[in-house]
Amino acid sequence: MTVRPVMEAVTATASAVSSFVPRALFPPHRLPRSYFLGHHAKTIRLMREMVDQIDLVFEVRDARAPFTTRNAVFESIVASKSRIIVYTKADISAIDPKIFEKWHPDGKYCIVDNGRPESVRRLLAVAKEHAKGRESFYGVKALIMGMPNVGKSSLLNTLRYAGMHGGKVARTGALAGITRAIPTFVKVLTNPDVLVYDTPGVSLPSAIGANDMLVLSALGCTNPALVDHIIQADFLLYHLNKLDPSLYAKYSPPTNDVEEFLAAYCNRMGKRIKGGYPDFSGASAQWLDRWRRGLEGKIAFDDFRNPDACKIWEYEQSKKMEMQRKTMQKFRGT
Ligand SMILES: Nc1nc2c(ncn2[C@@H]2O[C@H](COP(=O)(O)OP(=O)(O)OP(=O)(O)O)[C@@H](O)[C@H]2O)c(=O)[nH]1
Ligand SMILES: [Mg+2]
Repeated sequence: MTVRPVMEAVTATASAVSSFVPRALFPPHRLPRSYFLGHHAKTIRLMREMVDQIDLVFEVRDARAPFTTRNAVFESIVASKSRIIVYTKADISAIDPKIFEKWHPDGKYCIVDNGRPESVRRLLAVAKEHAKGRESFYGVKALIMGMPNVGKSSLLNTLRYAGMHGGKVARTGALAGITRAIPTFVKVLTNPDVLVYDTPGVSLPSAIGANDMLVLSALGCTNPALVDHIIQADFLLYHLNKLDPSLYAKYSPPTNDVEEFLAAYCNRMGKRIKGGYPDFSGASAQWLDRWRRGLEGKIAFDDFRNPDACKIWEYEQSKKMEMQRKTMQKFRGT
């Protein structure tokens, strides 16, 4: 007796998914264009000062948005240094690991899940390799750099655990801006000694495009209060609809209407305010937080299926830099 209605519901949901047409564009909103704070500028200054003492750089990016969490400002600071790109949060990224290989034919990258110490062993092996033939009293010095909240301090803790079963030394947290000061270096391996500096996250000093700002907010790489929660939830809904609307099927059938989705979410999660009305603000904050922490599944932003995406990013970036240079020249009248 109960089988038929269930079957009918399943068929109805399947046909709703197959006939659903996601929005082609995300509506424009007035968004902040910058998240460049005082301690970001100070960190850049300190990095420039200390870069001569550094042997190796671990540049951290979030594996869920490998291009949006790439900061062009680092390119100029550490251009002459040996650098490994570390993609953290691989456990909650929807990107096929093989695609990273295509983006980095030189092999200078590492995909990391900070919950699995074995995933950072290659980084320790690279550091050991650097120690060979060197007679430095201090051992190899490595610098961790990256955008806010991409998992830099977690990486330091994981390296220390993997290298010498050491306990946590760096404070980590789900909000951007947990690390504010460059502490002294931390030993993560002995004989050869490998010393690692963790650094505060640094955002883009230049204006951030609207799409990038929304991606960074969705991942928690900016202050979560910078962009209205409902706009962030709407952007997440828009993005999930492009990927696969069944990713939120446990809350709602496919929809392009964020209020419709949030009403369904409130019903399912029992989120109400006084008078029994749905708590849209609380629901959007909770739903976003669940995605950020990987509790709703794996996700990815950016042009992640494109093997040429890395080259495209670099080309666009060099064009942007050239434009900025020309503008500065005009401004100075040279
Ligand atoms: N699932 C998952 N979560 C991670 C991983 N690495 C870090 N996190 C989580 O991401 C959040 C940010 O980590 P942190 O290590 O504090 O990031 P950070 O880059 O040092 O952040 P700031 O110091 O604020 O710039 C924390 O909640 C971590 O638990 C990972 O590999 N997988
Ligand atoms: Mg940190």
